[in-house]
Amino acid sequence: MSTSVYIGAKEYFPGIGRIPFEGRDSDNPLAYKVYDADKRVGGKTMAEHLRFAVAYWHSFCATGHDPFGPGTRVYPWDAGNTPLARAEAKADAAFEFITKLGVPYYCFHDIDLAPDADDIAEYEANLQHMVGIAGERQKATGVKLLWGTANLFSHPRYMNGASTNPDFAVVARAAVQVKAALEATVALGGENYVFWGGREGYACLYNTDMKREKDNMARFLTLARDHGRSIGFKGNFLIEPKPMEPMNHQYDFDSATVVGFLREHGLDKDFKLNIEANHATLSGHTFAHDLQVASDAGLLGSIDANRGNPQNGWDTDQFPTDLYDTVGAMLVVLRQGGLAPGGFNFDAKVRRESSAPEDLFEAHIGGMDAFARGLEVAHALIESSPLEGWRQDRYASFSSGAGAEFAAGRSSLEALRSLALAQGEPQQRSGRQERYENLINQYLLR
Ligand code: XLS
Ligand code: NI
Ligand code: NI
Repeated sequence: MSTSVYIGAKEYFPGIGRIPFEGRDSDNPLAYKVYDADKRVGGKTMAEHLRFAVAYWHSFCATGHDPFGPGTRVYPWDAGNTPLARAEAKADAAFEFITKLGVPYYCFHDIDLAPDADDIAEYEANLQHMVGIAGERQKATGVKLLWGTANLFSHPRYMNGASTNPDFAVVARAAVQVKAALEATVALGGENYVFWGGREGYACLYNTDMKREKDNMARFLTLARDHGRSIGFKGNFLIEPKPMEPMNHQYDFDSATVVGFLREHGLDKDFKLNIEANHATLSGHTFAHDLQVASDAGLLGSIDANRGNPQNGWDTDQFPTDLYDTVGAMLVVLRQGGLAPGGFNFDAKVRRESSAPEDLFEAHIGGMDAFARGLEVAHALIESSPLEGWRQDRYASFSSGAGAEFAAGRSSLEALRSLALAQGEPQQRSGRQERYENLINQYLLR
């Protein structure tokens, strides 16, 4: 992307320029310590490995409200006289921020980018207008769209779900937004299209026909797939699992649930998974676990990079800073050969108490450095540490002889019994967890 700093009609982050890479000895809060876009790690640059994206909704729309009070941040781009004027100013602020940060991608919901409207023609016109603006800004800055999506959970009409709503009228209304958001994504060259379940789930099983709702969801996704392909969308459709919140039970609970659902409905050729760290932890897994499940199914498509708070049982969407998390994630990503056309979208927000404009920069810088370090460490672990060898050796007994026959499906219970009889009691083999954990620390400290 271009190195000049894009500034629209007005500068929204004055005093902050292009964020430089200064290396590990720098104490400048507004500089990268590890993320060096052009640095090569293995065969690719850091930028090519990580494909970072800024989330429009957390960074430029939400001002920090919580159930106990309103937002704490005042956005200078939120001052225009009309909803469209405010949306245009927001786009200017967004592209200035993303360019100054040096991030290659962004992601949006339809109504983050353009004003919502109950009137369908007005909603569609608003979105088309803002697609025109965003397209111009993309051209001017080189910033690209990682994925688009439709917000099918905020408007009260979706309180009982969108594609899983018991009322067909709401399902049809949801199609308006998905059609428009898909078309916007295609017009802006979006590389993926996301479905996060939103309110696709239920609160009370007594009033819910779960099978019917899930079948309807599959039909709706199939129609979206068909429309997307018919208008030239070549990228991945992505499902983003989450176990709960806002509904008690979300249908897209976790990776394993979504893999099964996609296969059951013949959607696994077009759809992959977008795994969010905080959603994985809410479902009782680690981030790495849900990544691995998706990857093993050949369906890991993209990542929403954030973290939860271990004390809280909800989606806190904090910026990722935990190096164990990023090493664990990058091990999965590198072993599958990368994420493209997916990427790492910072579905994360600064804390309500973080009210200064530079907090948004520092939050992204920290997240990018954490993943860049995770990338370096995971790469070194795979390429030059004993890790892969140790793990392979653990399973060596399946690589030759009767073990290999078994793994290839050429064995029988009877044959296994005879083997067991001949070999005697199996020797104890240590799992050596501590040795592996120490190795991770050793490489992290290098
Ligand atoms: C909410 C989700 C949402 C999706 C996009 O928990 O993470 O932000 O990423 O709709
Ligand atoms: Ni989330
Ligand atoms: Ni998300």
